[in-house]
Amino acid sequence: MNTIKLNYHKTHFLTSAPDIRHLPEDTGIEIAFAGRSNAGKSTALNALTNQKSLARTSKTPGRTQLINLFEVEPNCKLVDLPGYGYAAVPEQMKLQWQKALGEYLQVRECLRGVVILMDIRHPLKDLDQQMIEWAVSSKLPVLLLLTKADKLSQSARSKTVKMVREAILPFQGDIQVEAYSAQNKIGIDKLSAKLDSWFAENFTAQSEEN
Ligand SMILES: Nc1nc2c(ncn2[C@@H]2O[C@H](COP(=O)(O)OP(=O)(O)OP(=O)(O)O)[C@@H](O)[C@H]2O)c(=O)[nH]1
Ligand SMILES: [Mg+2]
Repeated sequence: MNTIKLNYHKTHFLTSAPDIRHLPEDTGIEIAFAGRSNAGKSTALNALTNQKSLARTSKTPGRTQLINLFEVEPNCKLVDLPGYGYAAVPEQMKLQWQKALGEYLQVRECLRGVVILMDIRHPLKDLDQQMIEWAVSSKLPVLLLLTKADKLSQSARSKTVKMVREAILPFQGDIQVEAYSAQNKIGIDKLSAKLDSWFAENFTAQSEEN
C-alpha cells in the first residue's frame, strides 16, 4: 500500500459553510470530525495541527455553528462539524441538524473517513451510536476518539477503551477506538497515522480512476 505522511502542522483554514448544502465543490478527499457538542472536536484539530486557535473552541457547548473546512495540502481537507445534541438548541433544530448530518455522510462523495469524538467519561450516547450506524452503512471507516482521557486514571482509561471496543463490535464496521487527550498529547500519533492511511488509500484509488 502507498504510504504517505502529511504534515498536519501546515494545515490552514479554507472556508466555512453555514450548512451542508453550502459546502464547496465535492472534490478531493475530505475527512470529517463529528461528535456531541463539547466533545472536543475543535480542540482535537488544534492539537493535531499544533495550532492554538485554528478551530475555535469554547467552554460553551454549541460554539461551532459553521462547518469549517481546513486544508492540509491541496485536495486533502479536514472538516470540523458543529456538534450534535446540544441541550439548549430547540428540538426542531436538533432534529434538522441530525438529518443534515446523516445526509452529508450518505451523499458527500469526497468524504472518505469520519473521526467521531466522544468524551471518555460519557461514551456511546444514542446520537453517537446513530452517527456510527450512518457511517458504517455508508461504508465509511471510523476512528472513535475517546477525548479528555487526561480526566481519567490510566486504569480507568484502559477499561473504558476496552469496553467501547467490545460495545462497537455489533456495528460490524471498520472502526478503530483510541483514547485521546489534547492536553496530555495522548493519541495524536494514532490520529495522524489513521488520517495518513485514509488519505493514502484514496489518493491511490483516485489516481487509478484517472
Ligand atoms: N481536560 C481536557 N479538556 C478538553 C480536552 N479537549 C477539549 N477539552 C475541553 O472541552 C471543551 C470543549 O472543547 P471544544 O473543542 O470546543 O469542543 P467541540 O466538540 O468542538 O464543541 P462544539 O464546537 O460546541 O461542538 C473546552 O473547554 C476544551 O478545553 C482534553 O483533551 N482535555
Ligand atoms: Mg467545535
